[in-house]
Amino acid sequence: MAEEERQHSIDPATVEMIAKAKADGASIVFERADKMKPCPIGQEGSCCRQCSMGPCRVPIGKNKEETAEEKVKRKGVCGATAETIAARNFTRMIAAGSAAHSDHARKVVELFLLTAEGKAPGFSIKDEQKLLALALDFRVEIGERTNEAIATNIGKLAFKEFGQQNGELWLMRRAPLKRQELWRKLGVAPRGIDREVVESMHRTHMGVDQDYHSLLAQGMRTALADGWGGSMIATELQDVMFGTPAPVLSQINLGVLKADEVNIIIHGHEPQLAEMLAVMAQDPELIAYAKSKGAQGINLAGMCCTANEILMRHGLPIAGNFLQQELAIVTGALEALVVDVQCIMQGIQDVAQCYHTKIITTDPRAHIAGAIHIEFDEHKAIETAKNIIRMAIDNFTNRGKNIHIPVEKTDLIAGFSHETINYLQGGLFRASYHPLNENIINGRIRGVAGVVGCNNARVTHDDVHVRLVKELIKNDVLVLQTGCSAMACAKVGLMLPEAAAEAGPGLRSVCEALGIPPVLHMGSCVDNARILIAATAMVKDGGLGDDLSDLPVAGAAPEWMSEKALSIGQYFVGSGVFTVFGVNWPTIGSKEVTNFLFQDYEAMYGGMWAFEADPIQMAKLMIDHIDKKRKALGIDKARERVLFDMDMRRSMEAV
Ligand code: BF8
Ligand code: SF4
Repeated sequence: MAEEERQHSIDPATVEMIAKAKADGASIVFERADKMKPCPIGQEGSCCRQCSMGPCRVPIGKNKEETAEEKVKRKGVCGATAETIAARNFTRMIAAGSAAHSDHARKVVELFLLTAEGKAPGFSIKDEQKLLALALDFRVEIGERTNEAIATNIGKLAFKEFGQQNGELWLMRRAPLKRQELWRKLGVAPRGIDREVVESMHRTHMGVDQDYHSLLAQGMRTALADGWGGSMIATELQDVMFGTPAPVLSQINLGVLKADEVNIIIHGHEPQLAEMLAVMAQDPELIAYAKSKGAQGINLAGMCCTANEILMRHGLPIAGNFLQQELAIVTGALEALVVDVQCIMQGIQDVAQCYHTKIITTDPRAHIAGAIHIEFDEHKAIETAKNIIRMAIDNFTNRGKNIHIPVEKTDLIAGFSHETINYLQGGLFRASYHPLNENIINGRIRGVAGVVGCNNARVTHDDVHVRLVKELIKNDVLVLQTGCSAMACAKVGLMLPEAAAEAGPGLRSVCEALGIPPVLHMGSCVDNARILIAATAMVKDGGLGDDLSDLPVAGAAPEWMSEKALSIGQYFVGSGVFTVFGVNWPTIGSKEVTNFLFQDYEAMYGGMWAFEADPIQMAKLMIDHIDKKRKALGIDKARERVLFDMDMRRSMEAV
């Protein structure tokens, strides 16, 4: 199929807005992706630009079977091999991803401390239970002390995790003991978050670490510092400050924008400002101000992971995922696109020039040339939020005539934190993972899959996520989701209890008994830490082995694009989970490195990487792995029995 004819998205709202953008002469990501082919050398990890004797290109070329002689010739000017170059690139990507999640966490800790000290008006400790649970994890004394005093201690200890030079991260001790021992044995137990990121940058500098084994070990240590460090700290402290998510009904897609209201979208990753905007959008004074400008009210929606954060805790609607950010502007009905950090395309500024939308950057670390910058100051959060909303209201009267909001919006249920899943299975006093484990052992649920990650303009938007997840649930695999992947599936209705009808008979019966969808929304990308906690709870409940790698689980990021996704994948693999990525694979340039990640890792970590672009094949790989684990646990027989029962029941019905 010619590039310009390819299907850009399976989502009708997206398709409609792509056409509008074209008619309006706005340049958007889909069009740019069609015009710019990815560099094949960079894509396979074979380009090194670590020094100015290069960039050096050592592509494997079209003929992937090379002779030893040819392989020897594939070297950079300094003699760096294709293996070193691929492993260096991979490790650097992990370091960037780990840094992004962890710098997010650092900001959260800062606000957490200010809140505990009463220096952040408008913020408070919302979840006392979670605070006390964290106090136990961090071994902070509880006694008769106030929540604020306990929070101050926790905040200071969390801060230390970043700058710690030796020892181990506190939260990695939440992992099963066997896993912790393995990390120690392999020398990948993270010492301090910043140290691991810095060391990765050092070791990948020209002329330092030049053995892919040790480079990738450092990559692993850096990724684990994300999953069991930065991301986990962000999730946990956000829960304490903003509330631990519980099931909540909301809506998703561009149709959540309203023709007669002031539309504001908050886009990015950090929920601090978004939390305050959510409160201030209800402010009667501001609503009256909006009405004075001819609007019926203020409509706040989210995009990307900031959206997931405020959806999970407040049920605020989501306007769309990563590839829809420019399209929200194209509706012509968006007064302000307020952004914080990560996954914000610079293209939004250009698109905004064709419409009336104001792009407002709010974080000192993320400016966009030409955008308005209103810096979020934690000490004056209420004021900042009010200023932004006022600016959006003032912009309402600048709307042009060229407005079209797609009708598509889908209901979804979100809010499945680890705590919620625990509670749903046994109530407040008998909360446990026992029913889940039981249903896995008896075979009603075949296994659990985490399907997460981005959109990528190189593949049909949302398509790979949706086809993969549908295939998994059809095969009785319960799916846990975060990030843009969750949004893709929510848009097609998979996050409603009714979607159980699309699940296999076993999973369907469990979902119907509990009243839950077969696909559970667990939050933003830092909330992948919730999946680690849930998996650990499954191990601790018993019956499914004594390490995460024993569980019949698998992970996937079918449309990944960001470096954060690689860091997440690597920490899942290091935690013992088989993880498949779609789109393309960034170490293809070195067969040895790729084999090491795809095969040797299994013996080392019990989890390994795989690459597969086709969603049905991807599902097959995951299900095969799940079945392999079931067999090793000796529970494959139970599953056969259940299937036999189903067959019998069907044949009975046929009579
Ligand atoms: O952190 S899934 S496109 S929005 S990187 Fe970005 Fe990818 Fe979306 Fe969230 Ni995660
Ligand atoms: Fe080339 Fe070596 Fe410099 Fe990389 S570090 S650009 S391979 S000379």
